[in-house]
Amino acid sequence: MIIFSGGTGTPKLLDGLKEILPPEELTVVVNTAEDLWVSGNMICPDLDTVLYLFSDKIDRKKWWGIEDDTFLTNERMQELGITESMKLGDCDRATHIIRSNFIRSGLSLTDATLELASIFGINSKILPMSDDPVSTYIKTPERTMHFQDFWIGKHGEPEVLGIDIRGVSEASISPKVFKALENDDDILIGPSNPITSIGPIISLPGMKDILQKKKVVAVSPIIGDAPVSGPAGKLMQASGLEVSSMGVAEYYQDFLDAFVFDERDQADEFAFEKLGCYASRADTLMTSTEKSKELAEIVVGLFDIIVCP
Ligand code: GDP
Ligand code: FO1
Repeated sequence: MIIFSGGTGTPKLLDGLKEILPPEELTVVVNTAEDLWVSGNMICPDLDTVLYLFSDKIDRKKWWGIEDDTFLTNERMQELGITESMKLGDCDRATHIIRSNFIRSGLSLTDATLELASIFGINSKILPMSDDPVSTYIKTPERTMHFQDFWIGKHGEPEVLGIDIRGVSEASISPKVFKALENDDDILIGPSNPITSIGPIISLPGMKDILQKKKVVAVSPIIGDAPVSGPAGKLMQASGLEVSSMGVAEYYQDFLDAFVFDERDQADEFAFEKLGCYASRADTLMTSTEKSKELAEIVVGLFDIIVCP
């Protein structure tokens, strides 16, 4: 199975999937459009969360960074008058240094990530969506800013006038992602932000054509009229989508074969099936590994019900 992932909702589902499927059967294609360089090192928040999830290091309270990390370097820099745009933990920073050294020595982001996964003892395949630079910018009344400036620097507060995924139309699906897609028909779009996490992956040239020939199951990141966490609501609204599971399903409808929406939603299965996909109601709120596992079992079962187009 190939899973398209951002850095919070889908990793929670991966937490369950890795309990029920052998690690070598999981290939995770990860968003890189929130990546940026901080203090000389390349930070890949979504890749890191997936790496930390599989190596059992993730801070499960925040769903980013390493559990029980310290922030001595970041604090010392602050004392010296340097405020980093992201608060980097000391152990987390080691990951960024290792990755950046690989990249400085000429490795692609894909190969640097595979090296890191090997160092962490991970047997699932974790692949950046592309080796080309793609960066999400948010247009606000004050100025257009990098996604991380909007989310961390401005606490996601400014009005959003538009979203620009810079570089995506010139970027290529990485060769290893392309090969994985040739060899596997089961694609899971996890409950990640449709605009800033899944949006960049499905906007890579050629990706939607590939998805139309695959079994695609998606899980909604929206419960009722709001995301479980993060800025998805604001960004969906700014993209002209209804902030609901229906808005998510409509966004994916060109290639969607099955959709999992939350049992708390008002809409019923028939409303989603009008879009031409199979729909399944479930408890999608993942507050523990056990709950993630229950949802993962439902998702895996759907691949047996739907047929490859
Ligand atoms: P990001 O890279 O940190 O933005 O992470 P993602 O895009 O992977 O995840 C953010 C999305 O995950 C948000 O839209 C949330 O609504 C969704 N999310 C987080 N936790 C859960 C959960 O337990 N259940 C569901 N259904 N969605 C979740
Ligand atoms: N999120 C924050 O809200 N504040 C931070 O200082 C912060 C630092 C950080 C460092 C490394 C990393 O991998 C992630 C980090 N995040 C931080 C999370 C990150 O901004 C995001 O939640 C995602 O990029 C949104 O998808």
